[in-house]
Amino acid sequence: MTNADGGDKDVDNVIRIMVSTDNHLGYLGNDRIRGEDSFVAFEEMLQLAVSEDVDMILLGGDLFHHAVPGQYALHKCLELLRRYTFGDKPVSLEILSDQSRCFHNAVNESVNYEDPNLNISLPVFSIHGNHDDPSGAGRLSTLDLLSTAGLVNYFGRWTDLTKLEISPVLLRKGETHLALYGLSHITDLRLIHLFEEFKVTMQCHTENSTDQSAEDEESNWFHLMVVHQNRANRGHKQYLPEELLPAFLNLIIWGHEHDCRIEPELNVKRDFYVSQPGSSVPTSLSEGESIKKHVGLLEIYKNKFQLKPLPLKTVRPFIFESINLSDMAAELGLDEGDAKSKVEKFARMKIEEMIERSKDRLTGHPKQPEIPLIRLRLLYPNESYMFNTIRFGQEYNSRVANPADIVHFKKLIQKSKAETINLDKEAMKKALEMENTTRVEELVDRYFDEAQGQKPLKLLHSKALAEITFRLVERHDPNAADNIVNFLLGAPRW
Ligand SMILES: [Mn+2]
Repeated sequence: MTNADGGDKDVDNVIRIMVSTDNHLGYLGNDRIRGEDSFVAFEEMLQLAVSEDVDMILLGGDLFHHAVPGQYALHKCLELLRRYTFGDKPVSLEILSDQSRCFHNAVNESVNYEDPNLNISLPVFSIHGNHDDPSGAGRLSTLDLLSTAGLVNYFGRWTDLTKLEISPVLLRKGETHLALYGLSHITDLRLIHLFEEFKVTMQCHTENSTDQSAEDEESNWFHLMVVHQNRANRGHKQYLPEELLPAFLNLIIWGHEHDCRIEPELNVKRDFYVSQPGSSVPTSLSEGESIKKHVGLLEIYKNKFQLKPLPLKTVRPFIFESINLSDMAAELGLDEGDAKSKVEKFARMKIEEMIERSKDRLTGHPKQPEIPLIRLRLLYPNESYMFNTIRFGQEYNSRVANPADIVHFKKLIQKSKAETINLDKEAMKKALEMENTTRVEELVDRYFDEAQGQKPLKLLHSKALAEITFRLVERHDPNAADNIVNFLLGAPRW
């Protein structure tokens, strides 16, 4: 187990969760080739959950691609959930909290497996994402329909946009206590403002038996959160910085980002882990979406966890490659004659090679579609290199799943060549020779004193760099760079 020795865990005490996100059911539902892809991958996840005999499934939002899904997508989802999550097997998760506020549009105001009129063997818990967020009359998400039907435990739904009070779903299995926090998608800008105004409160649940010490109590609860926000920095206030989330959390399952980064990553500032499972179906032909798709088997024992990535074997092979045609100009002779035809010929050769490579992604699973997704991105410096990509794609109608957009031309933005600055060995030697240079920040400072004039720094003054070095090395301050840069920019610190 991560940060654990494994210990004496046993089946009755370990909470096992199948983790998946961004299933985008109904994505390209009308596409003759790709129409079934989202359902096939979702069904594989459900089958894995059953075969791994997990206690619950946790979804990170965007179960549906459209806020109002078509009949087919909705029917397919209902059918799959009925088939895999109903049954006689008892659910071993005991619910400890008063759930009347936690579950949205649940007829019995609690988890579906406590509803005496339903026979649930595998509970599904889900927040909503930005694709299946509430809309229309009554502000309903499709998850509300699933919740009312008793198929999904829809939680983490905010109802008041002026403040967020996130209280956990409390679950227990033997010795393991799980506090499950959900935050359904909310625009990043609004969320950041709520954080800045201290209007986000997350109840840290440590309550246990009163005769234990505070330390024991804390270690008895595992704090798991699921969010659906931008994680990558997409501009100021256009993403949720991980460190805005409270340090008492142990693990965050991050939805919304489609690239698979499922291996838990430690956030050193907060001392929690973040796992980003990624989507189960690619919805854009980007490089990140070509990373192999996974779901996760999360096991929690007391305050320890381990997360085992399980590769999805039914996902359509997808090969992405990006080529800068400027780099190929000499080799392909693009500066003379018919550049367009030469580029087209090169692209044809490349596509063949990529189709060949896609075969490495075949898993042998009977439901995996074999016709691959292929995306060749060509960066071009001028229009004379471009050919008609629609006509080009028609040649691959039966061999590639996305014939209309195999080749994507992208204009190369000419940047002034970055100057390569090498270490000034002479200046470094002089700096090292100086007496009393015992501190690393002095070394930085003196090096730039010696080298100044020839190679001044362009982004930061050398004094600032020296200060950052000092704080990092001497003070072990992991925020040093952020703080100094923010100070220099005059930006608010939040
Ligand atoms: Mn999504």
